[in-house]
Amino acid sequence: MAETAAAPHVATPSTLLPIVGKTEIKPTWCPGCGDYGVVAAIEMALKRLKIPSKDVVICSGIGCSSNLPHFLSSYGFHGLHGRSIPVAEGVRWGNHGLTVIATGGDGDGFGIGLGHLVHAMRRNVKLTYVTMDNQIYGLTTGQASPTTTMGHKTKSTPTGCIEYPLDPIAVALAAGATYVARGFSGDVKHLSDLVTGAIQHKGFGFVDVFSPCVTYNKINTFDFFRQRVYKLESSGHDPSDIVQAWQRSLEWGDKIPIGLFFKTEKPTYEDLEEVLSAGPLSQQPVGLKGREKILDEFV
Ligand SMILES: Cc1ncc(C[n+]2csc(CCOP(=O)(O)OP(=O)(O)O)c2C)c(N)n1
Ligand code: SF4
Ligand SMILES: [Mg+2]
Repeated sequence: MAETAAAPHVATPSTLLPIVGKTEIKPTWCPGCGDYGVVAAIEMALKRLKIPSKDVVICSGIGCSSNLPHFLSSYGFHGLHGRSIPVAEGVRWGNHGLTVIATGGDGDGFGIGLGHLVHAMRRNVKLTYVTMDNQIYGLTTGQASPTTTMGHKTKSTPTGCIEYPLDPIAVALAAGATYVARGFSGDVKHLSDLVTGAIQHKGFGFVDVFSPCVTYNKINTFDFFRQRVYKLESSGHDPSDIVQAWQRSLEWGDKIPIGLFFKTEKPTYEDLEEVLSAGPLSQQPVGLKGREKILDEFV
């Protein structure tokens, strides 16, 4: 096969094509689950950006939250626990014209999948990652997760959780993520603005969402967050300042910030990687480039 540089795939610009909406599959989430707000916010963001269904792929792991791709009329990949990111990277590198969103829970992203997550962040892969952070393992009926608060009595911590919780915002800042935000599923419009920004961002767009599990987490409830959250946008925060972002990430207690913590521009993995920068993998010749030269060297 000829070894020529490929033309990049381009997403269909026509707004006449069907835009992402709900499917006929009704969510199986418990009534009142925070994840309803997240699916509504993602749908709202994709509608606002007028991206046709055929150009969107939503990848997830396993968990209540990871059922999300079934409920939107985009393409979807409901994969393995903690493995949404490698699938999403593969999809995006296969076709640069696609809008690729990875979703999942706090267990999925910050437990078993944490390794994939921090490396995708530091590589600045062009993806959107939305975590439905309910601070519990919902699907497996209420065990402690990496974001469960100290002292919380759960099925796996009957005398109270003795592990310090991981802070997703601080992890993202430390890993070099270029768009770091936190939303609340009780404020769908604000969350949708953050997701829209993440999709538009040229690089890794991370949105951690307080998405209460009304069945297994009786501490971090909608009321808990309603009483505490305040918006960074209305508090003089400068999202281009990493030091301010670090300071805000430390806030937890009576006042908890939501909004855009940090945003910066730097080259993406696709810009820097030799093969990907020539175009999507689906348009590239199969096999080793310059294989005769390599074989000559070793044979
Ligand atoms: C490799 C593997 N380990 C463990 C499980 C069991 N498991 C399924 S979902 C889950 C955790 C779900 O919690 P989270 O990701 O926070 O999602 P939620 O249900 O809270 O939305 C676990 C441990 C699994 N399916 N696969
Ligand atoms: S168990 Fe919790 S996370 Fe799962 S659907 Fe019910 S409320 Fe949502
Ligand atoms: Mg969870």
